[in-house]
Amino acid sequence: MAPIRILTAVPICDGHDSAINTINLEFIRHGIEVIYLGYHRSVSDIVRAAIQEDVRAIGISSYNGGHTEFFAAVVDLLRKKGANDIKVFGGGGGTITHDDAGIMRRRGVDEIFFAGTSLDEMVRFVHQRYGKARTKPPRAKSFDQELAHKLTEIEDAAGKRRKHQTSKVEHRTSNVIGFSGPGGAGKTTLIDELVLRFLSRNAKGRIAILSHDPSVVGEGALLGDRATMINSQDDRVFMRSMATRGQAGGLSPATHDCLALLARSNFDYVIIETVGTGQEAMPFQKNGIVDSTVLVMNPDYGSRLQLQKIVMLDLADIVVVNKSDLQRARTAHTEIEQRLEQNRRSRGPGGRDQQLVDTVAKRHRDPGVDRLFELITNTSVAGKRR
Ligand code: B12
Ligand SMILES: Nc1nc2c(ncn2[C@@H]2O[C@H](COP(=O)(O)OP(=O)(O)OP(=O)(O)O)[C@@H](O)[C@H]2O)c(=O)[nH]1
Ligand SMILES: [Mg+2]
Repeated sequence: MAPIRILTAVPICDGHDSAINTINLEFIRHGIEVIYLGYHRSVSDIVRAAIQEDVRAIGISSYNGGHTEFFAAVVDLLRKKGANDIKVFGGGGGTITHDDAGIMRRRGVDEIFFAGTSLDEMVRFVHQRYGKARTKPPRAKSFDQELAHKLTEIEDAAGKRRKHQTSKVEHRTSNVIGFSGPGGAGKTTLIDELVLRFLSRNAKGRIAILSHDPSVVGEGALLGDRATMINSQDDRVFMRSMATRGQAGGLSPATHDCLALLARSNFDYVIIETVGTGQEAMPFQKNGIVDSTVLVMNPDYGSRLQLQKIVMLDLADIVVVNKSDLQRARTAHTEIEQRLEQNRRSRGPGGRDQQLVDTVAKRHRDPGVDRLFELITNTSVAGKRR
């Protein structure tokens, strides 16, 4: 059976994330896929994420007071959006009294856990309450909800047949851009900055993000990219987090079909982020849907010798040296530029001109990210296969 997917978050004005970090880890060790939204999150951000991720339940950890109102507001907004199949539970140590918990249950919260409850007990609750095969979800009330349900169907079906790449990519309507690169290079931070530029440049357009994180032993996964995304918490962004569910190489058995669906769903851009990859990875090769690929490098890759081994350096349309604020970035730029020059020469005249861009994704208004945005939105790069 497909793993249980839940979303966890900490409410707005609350920075107490230590409890939820412990609980997340315990959940993933017991086969649960946890999409972690981070702390200081609003009701609408939580509900939007839960609907797009099509989770079974939302687990909220609340320590700063206001829990009766906050939990109830989440339940009410889910109902308003026609998503009352998504349940709400949580805890907040001693800050939530038994009386408060009574009120919260009456307002639609499934369960509140108090100080002293063992982690085992909470894991058991999630498996028992949310682990049964899903009854048919209610009729979708919105485009995003319908899309989210379809993505779940695809993901669950891919798990059953253990085989993928079935759907044809016909009638595609979006530019698809693939982001890959080693773990922690800054892929998610960079994508979030690009989304910010897209949203301000384009008053009506929509963007989709398909983001991957690895499944761990026990087949749970911590899907944490949303926690890094700030600008992407927006109604014009549809984001879906996927676990690799046992597949090596940076993507999941369902990626191809999910991407095919997103590519024909009228988004202006579909961005796909792989798991942090190794030297041998070429995640987009067999895919056939990705229009252009961006390899995000960390300046600390080792020496020139390591550069010779990174397969994606031959394949990417754009190579980014992110974290250009770090000391080794200049050397990295020179070494990678030489490597790309070799590619150009070996391909001869008319060969592909791979671009190299230096960025500091964690800095707002970074000129390098501006340049990357221009390169990506330039139709000659992004739309070259259409
Ligand atoms: C650790 C801690 C901090 C750390 C937070 C570190 C971090 N990154 O999380 C630091 C030092 C930063 C901190 C800061 C503050 N804190 Co503080 N903090 C605590 C403390 C000591 C422990 C909370 C904790 O993580 N417990 C560990 C968890 C695992 O156990 P538990 O709480 O018993 O939870 C159980 C269940 O409820 C359940 N659970 C919890 N969440 C969830 C979620 C889900 C989905 C599920 C299923 C279950 C579940 O899991 C546990 C099972 O046994 C509590 C006091 C206390 N003893 O509760 C105060 C406490 C929460 N803090 C408090 C305060 C006031 C603050 C500050 C405002 C202090 C200040 N003046 O600066 C700041 C504000 C921080 C912010 N930005 O929001 C008050 C809150 C008062 C209130 N609302 O009633 C408390 C109660 C202390 C007190 N007695 O005054 N704090
Ligand atoms: N110094 C520096 N740090 C950065 C920069 N961009 C991102 N970071 C930090 O690098 C860390 C990893 O960033 P992410 O965006 O999560 O990296 P990622 O490549 O998506 O990571 P995975 O998805 O886990 O592979 C975070 O702490 C970021 O704040 C940058 O330009 N400079
Ligand atoms: Mg990431």
